This record gives sequence, C-alpha cells and structure tokens, in this order.
Amino acid sequence: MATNRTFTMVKPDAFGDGNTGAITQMIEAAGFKIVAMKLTRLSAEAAGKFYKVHNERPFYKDLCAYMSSGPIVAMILEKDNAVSDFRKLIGATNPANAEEGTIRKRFAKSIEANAVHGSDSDENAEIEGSFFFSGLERVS
Ligand code: IDP
Repeated sequence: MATNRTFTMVKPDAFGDGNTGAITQMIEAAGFKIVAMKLTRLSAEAAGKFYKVHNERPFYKDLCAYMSSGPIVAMILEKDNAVSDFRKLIGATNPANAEEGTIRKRFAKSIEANAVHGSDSDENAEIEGSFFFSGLERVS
C-alpha cells in the first residue's frame, strides 16, 4: 500500500540558479506539505552513499561530483500517494522527455543537472528521508 511520504532534493544547479523558491512553490501548489527541510552540502563521499544503487552506472562518478558541487535543499513531503504523485510533478529524468508543467521541464538543464530528486518507491523514500533527517527534525 502506498504511504503518504516522499523525499526530494533541490539539486545544486537549481539551488545555484536561485530556483529553490519557485520549485518549493510548485511543490506546495501541487498539494504537498513540507514536514522536514534542510539546506546542506553533500561531500562526494556522502553523495556516493546516497546514490550507491547507481555505482555500476557509467555516470556514477560524474553524478557524485555534480551532487557535491554546491548546496542542496532536502525535504520530506507528505501527500496521499506522495511517491507517484511527486514523480509526475517532477517529470522524466531527461528534461528533453519531461512533460510541460513539470519541474524538470521548467528548471532542468540536462539529464544530470535535472533540478530535483524524487524517491522512486515508498521504501526508498523512508531510507532517503532518514539519510538526512532525524525524527526530531520532522514535524507531524
Ligand atoms: P531519477 O532521478 O529520475 O529517479 P535515476 O535513473 O534514478 O533518475 O538517476 C539518478 C540521477 O542520476 C538522475 O536524476 C540524474 O541526475 C543522474 N542521471 C541519470 N541518468 C543519467 C545519464 O544517463 N547521464 C548522466 N546522469 C544521469
């Protein structure tokens, strides 16, 4: 059964371009409630841990360098069917394939620098949220 929580990051390109506010506005306008939020910067090692599922992929090293290249904003979001509704809101991994009205269509620069992360399953949403936030940092 779908849970009501997902995890997102505003990635370094979008944060650096000053798009955090506009992206957060789209997230809230789509009915997601922010229950945890943090501005931080990943080390290359921490990015490697976060994306370890991709460590066999050819883009892994570049992805870790990119994700540690500047600050990110991490958030836990709540909404019914949060994971699948948020994947729809962000659009396809490659912005060239993202639909109009999606966050990636509007803000992503490339398949790598694609503005936002969105968990791909309820299980990963919990793992990824716990990577950044303790229980005390989440509001109920
Ligand atoms: P997702 O973020 O849409 O779930 P994943 O396949 O899980 O996409 O990939 C994780 C991240 O790795 C992407 O958001 C993107 O930043 C990067 N990435 C994915 N595919 C490529 C690629 O072919 N080249 C470079 N970077 C990629």
